[in-house]
Amino acid sequence: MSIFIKDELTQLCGRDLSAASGTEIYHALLELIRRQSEKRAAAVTGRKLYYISAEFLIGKLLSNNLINLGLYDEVRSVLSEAGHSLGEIEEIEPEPSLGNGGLGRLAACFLDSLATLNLPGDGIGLRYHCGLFHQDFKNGLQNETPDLWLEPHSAAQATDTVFPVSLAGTTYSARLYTIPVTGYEGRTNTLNLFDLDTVDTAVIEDGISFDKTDIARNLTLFLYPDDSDDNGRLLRIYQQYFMVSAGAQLILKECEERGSNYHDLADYAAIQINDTHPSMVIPELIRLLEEKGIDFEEAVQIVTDTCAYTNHTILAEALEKWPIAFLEKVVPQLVPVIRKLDALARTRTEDPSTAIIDGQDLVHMAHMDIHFSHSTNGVAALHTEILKESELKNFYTLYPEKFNNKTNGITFRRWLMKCNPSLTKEIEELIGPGFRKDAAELEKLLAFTENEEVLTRLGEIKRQNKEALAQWLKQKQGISLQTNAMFSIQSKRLHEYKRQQLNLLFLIHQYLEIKAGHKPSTALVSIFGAKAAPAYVIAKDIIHSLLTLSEVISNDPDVSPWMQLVFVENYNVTAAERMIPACDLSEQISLASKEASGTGNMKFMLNGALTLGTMDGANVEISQAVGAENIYIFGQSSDQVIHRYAKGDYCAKDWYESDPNLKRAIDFLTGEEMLKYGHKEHLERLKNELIHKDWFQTLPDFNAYVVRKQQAMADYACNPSDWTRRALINIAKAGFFSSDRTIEEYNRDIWHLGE
Ligand code: 26V
Repeated sequence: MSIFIKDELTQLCGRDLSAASGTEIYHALLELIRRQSEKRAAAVTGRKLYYISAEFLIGKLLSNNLINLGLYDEVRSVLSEAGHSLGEIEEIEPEPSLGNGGLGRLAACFLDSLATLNLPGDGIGLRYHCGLFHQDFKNGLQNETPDLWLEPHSAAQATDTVFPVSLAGTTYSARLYTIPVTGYEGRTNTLNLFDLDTVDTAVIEDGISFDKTDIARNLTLFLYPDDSDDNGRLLRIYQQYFMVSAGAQLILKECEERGSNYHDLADYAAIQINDTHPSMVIPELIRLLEEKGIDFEEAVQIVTDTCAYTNHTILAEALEKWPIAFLEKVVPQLVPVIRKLDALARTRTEDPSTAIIDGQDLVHMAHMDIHFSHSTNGVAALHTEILKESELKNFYTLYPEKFNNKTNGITFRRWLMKCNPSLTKEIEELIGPGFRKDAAELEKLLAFTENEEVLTRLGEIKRQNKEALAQWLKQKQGISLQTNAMFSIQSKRLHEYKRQQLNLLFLIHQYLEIKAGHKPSTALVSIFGAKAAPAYVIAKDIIHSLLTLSEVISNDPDVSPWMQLVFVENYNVTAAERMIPACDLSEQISLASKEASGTGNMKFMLNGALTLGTMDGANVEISQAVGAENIYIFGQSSDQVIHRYAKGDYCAKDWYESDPNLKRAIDFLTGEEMLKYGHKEHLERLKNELIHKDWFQTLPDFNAYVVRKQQAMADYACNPSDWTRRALINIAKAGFFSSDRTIEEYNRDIWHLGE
């Protein structure tokens, strides 16, 4: 095999490997992977899944593809014989950051699991020219620049397939690009991404701003263009319709080629609508079926039988509602269909809260999804219960049979095998290779929880992963990490509900305690990774406060031996792969009821971190899996939070005034130490927000958080071996959170693929 790989790579490079440059080898590997993946393309029989999503946060593909194709070790040794390291070649690959956070990363994990389980399932999305913006820090502030990831040689290959899409009366051509998705020892499916040939990066002005009205040149330029003005919101609609119209035409074409007469479309296709960004696929498919001569009532039934919807959030501002006037402008061809769907929905219930078009002429995309698809699912048990009992209660009353839960999962190929090879090797030595395909086998690790030799080795692996992270950060950001410390990590989108500000208040508290002579039980390195949406003012103030506090700490010799605060720039999948294996304490501290699931929580657990978290999202299921003694839970319950919101009597100021520690920490934000390094305007705004608004109830959970975190630090310091034992229990119990299990459930209950 090695000889074959060596020959093929040499031939693809056009020269001896030892003489080839890293870039030449990288291009040769892209081609090698494409050829090998093609060999695993399998015929589709029966129903095929189309997962439509505005985001696919796939991360770098090279190593992952080599692992899944079973070529990783061979390629590595062939390259090393020729004087190259696979690690260096990986550095050359740009990361496709075609997503914002958990929703996009989930889509990528699902594609991996579908292919691994040999299920026919393709993705449909957009080929953005710039992924989520590139973040760096200047003067303590987030600075955004375009993330131009596309190169002439890319995993995404242009095809000759184009579909016409009518936007505001002009017809555009959507070109199909494909990325092969190969499962672990499985089949190859496809990620289909649409783009316009005329998009032009030259329209980018300063930073990430550009003329939002020049649709021919900007349509797929950016993921999530700023939508704080009307032109930005219109552009979102342009993008969404471009994606779903081209996607719907692709689906119809493929099904027809496989023998569908359209009346039986639901026997050929299952369409999963990932949040509301692709919701217009429902009226678009109905419109296209009517064009093919199917009458409206039947078209509605066909589409309902074909489509299913996943809800990923209960935050009202994230549930899309478009003014009908915007749709009239961009997609006038859909508006009559949407009006008919609204009228039809009104024949099923008189409840105005379930209307598609409301009294203010806003079109509720989620409402259209629920009425006209056959399944609505939440993404963790608690989240689904909240949908049924409060957020979507009226829909649940109307359609109880449509609601179901599918707790999220992650692919262990990337989040264990790829990102933590030493832990993977240790696990394989202990329980054999079966866990690679059957994650439930990780439970066999429970046999080793009292084995001191095993625990010592696991402790050593964690130490090495901390060293590796330190080296990477040194090279990337010039920061020297203190590795002989407990590592706590909070990495996720920056949002007030996720409460990075709670962690900030803890760190201030800790700083002041140390200044007062109360030394902690262990040195603590607190690592953050997060991007704030460019127009989200308070999120940016939180980043600024953390960066400023980091300066205060590192410049204070009384405190710096005990504490370090590090903010990793440009948090993305590649950074996550470095950070997660090095973590001791996984911070999952959202306000209970607000985090639909979380998937970072699962990645940290799998890599041997203990969770410090609220009873929110999938933390609830993690705590049930590992048991109360192997997780640090704190804070208000979701019921308490929902109750407090319903009463509407939350007053942050009362909490501020009644807890001296809390008041001291909040006041510190604008004290002289912080003002020495930070900007008054930002620090003051955050302070005022906390005292006068605090929408996500940080203050009531402060005390419990401090107590629980200090308990975790004491446990870590006093009994390292017991800490590792509990980390091992977390790894052993992570099997349930494999996306293979999630996909099997979707298939069993919703898709029925291949049947
Ligand atoms: C948020 C934003 C914020 C910045 C600007 C653009 C934009 C666009 C969409 C959204 C909504 C994101 C919804 C989302 O990512 N939900 C997450 O889904 C995960 C997978 O199910 C889940 O684990 C997380 O709890 C949930 O927040």
